[in-house]
Amino acid sequence: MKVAVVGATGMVGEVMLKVLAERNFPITELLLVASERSVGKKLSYKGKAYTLVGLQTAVEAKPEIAIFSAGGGTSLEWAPKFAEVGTTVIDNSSAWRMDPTKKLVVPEINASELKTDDKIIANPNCSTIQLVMALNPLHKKYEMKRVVISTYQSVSGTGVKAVKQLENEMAGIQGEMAYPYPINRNALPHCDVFLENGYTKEEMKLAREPQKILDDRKFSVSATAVRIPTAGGHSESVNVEFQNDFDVSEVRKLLSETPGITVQDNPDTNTYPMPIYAHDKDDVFVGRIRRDETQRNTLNMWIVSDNLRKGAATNAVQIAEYLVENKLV
Ligand code: A2P
Ligand code: 11C
Repeated sequence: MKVAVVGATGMVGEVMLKVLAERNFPITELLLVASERSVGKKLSYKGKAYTLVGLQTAVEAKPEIAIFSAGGGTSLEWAPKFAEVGTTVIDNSSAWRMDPTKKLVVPEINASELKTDDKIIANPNCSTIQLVMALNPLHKKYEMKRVVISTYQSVSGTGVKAVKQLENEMAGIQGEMAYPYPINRNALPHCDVFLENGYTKEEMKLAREPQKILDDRKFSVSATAVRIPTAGGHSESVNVEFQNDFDVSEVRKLLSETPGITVQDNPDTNTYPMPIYAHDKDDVFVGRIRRDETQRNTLNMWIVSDNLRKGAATNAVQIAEYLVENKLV
């Protein structure tokens, strides 16, 4: 496969290259793409140095697959240009996710919807991916009515500038701010921009993307997204009301049998998921599984995953693998 990685120098791009190498993705030619600022600089992949190229050069090379993580604006402008020359684009930005003509894919859930003429495929938001990974098997069995979620999101979700802000604050250095307030020793109920309805864009991604991925508009999601001073992964406190009753041990069994999920749940041994241990892992970790004693058919759980891995790079590479394995590119 001739593959382009667009945004190769970014936080997700870097993990993308790591994941492609680890999983031995079948690459015959690799194009590493960044902004004009970086063109000509070198980046290494599997020990070999590659010169960064610009988007026009990459389009002209007509790669079979282009994995984009270079921001929504770049995707909106350039993904169609790649699609036009026959490239299948897997896009990690929010640009195409809610476009009814584009598929929003978590491979374990809905990759089977993909067809050869899907030339722009959207990768969901990081906090959505880990949520739906845990909800999907439960929804199939017990049918969800309503989900209430509060997130505890890593600064790496915002990007390099935010990671630097946290590091600077921890070291007592005055530097550039990615957030309107200090993040160290703080919690900001503010991920992405505020919208007219008083919710943030991140909260609305959590409300809308799961319905599209699970292909069901009958359940609703109410979200509060919070940024906290962690770097390794996003955590989520999730309350789910089902139509049908469940057995907690059956829920635990169902989740542990789901590919891509690891259950870490034993109060006797203080076993539960945490972002520092989820860091650099591909799985979604679920724990604190318990019945909500205040409401019928309702479950509480805690979901943690590395937002740059399953939340971004790994999910995108899994989509690419599915395309190759099923001869869709
Ligand atoms: P560059 O390093 O040249 O700025 P992050 O999300 O971590 O900030 O990374 C964004 C990624 O997207 C980087 O690789 C960045 O390249 C790339 N990028 C940003 N703007 C453009 C653009 N206009 N064209 C191509 N790549 C871009
Ligand atoms: C965050 N979820 O942690 C974001 C990062 O829509 O792909 C990814 C933004 C997106 O702030």
